[in-house]
Amino acid sequence: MSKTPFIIGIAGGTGSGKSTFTNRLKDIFKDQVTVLYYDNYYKAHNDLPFEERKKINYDHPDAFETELLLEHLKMLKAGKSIECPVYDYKQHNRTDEVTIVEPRDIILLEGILVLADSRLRDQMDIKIFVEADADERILRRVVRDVKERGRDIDNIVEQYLTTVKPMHYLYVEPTRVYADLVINSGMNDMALDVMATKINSLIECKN
Ligand code: UZR
Ligand code: MG
Repeated sequence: MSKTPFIIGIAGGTGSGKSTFTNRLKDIFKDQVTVLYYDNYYKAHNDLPFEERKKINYDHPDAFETELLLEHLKMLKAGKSIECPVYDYKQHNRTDEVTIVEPRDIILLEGILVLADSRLRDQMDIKIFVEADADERILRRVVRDVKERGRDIDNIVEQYLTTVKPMHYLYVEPTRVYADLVINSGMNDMALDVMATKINSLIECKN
């Protein structure tokens, strides 16, 4: 790695396609980029039983251990690798595992609330907000949460109405104003091409 890494924040509502967009960039640049998912920095709740962990408001900025992420960004910027926590949505808890994340020229930082904390925004060189209509987002969320996160329909509806939706309008949506680029869905090939071109030129400048 040469010089300080360039940090790209990728925010957006649940089911907007921000992970899709992030993963498509990762597929293009492979080991030239490091991806950090803010979700891995959800606070650990080892003291609470599953039924209590289920009720936590995971769409509020306080649900994240932002200090640890800031510390890790600082380390990556200093060229050090980090031990990134691994989150388990099925258990609603952080696991005991960690993944070693190496410093790279480009860091993609993805998550619903990555633009909500000014300390994180201050670290970013480019801020992106992935946009999608609420009906499309909830449809994607239902499919994903049933297939990948061990949920049933009743649980998804309850969670969506009590926390996900109100917190989206209170905390996620207002961060769009901080974005340099608002992207219309994660499957936007033109937006991917624009970002890939930008990242390519940044990598070339660094080498
Ligand atoms: P994305 N989430 C859970 O459902 N359980 C957890 O233990 C941790 C997070 C959900 C969270 C948020 N909210 O809407 C979503 N709830 O994961 C963020 N309720 O992930 O951006 O991939 O949808
Ligand atoms: Mg996601």
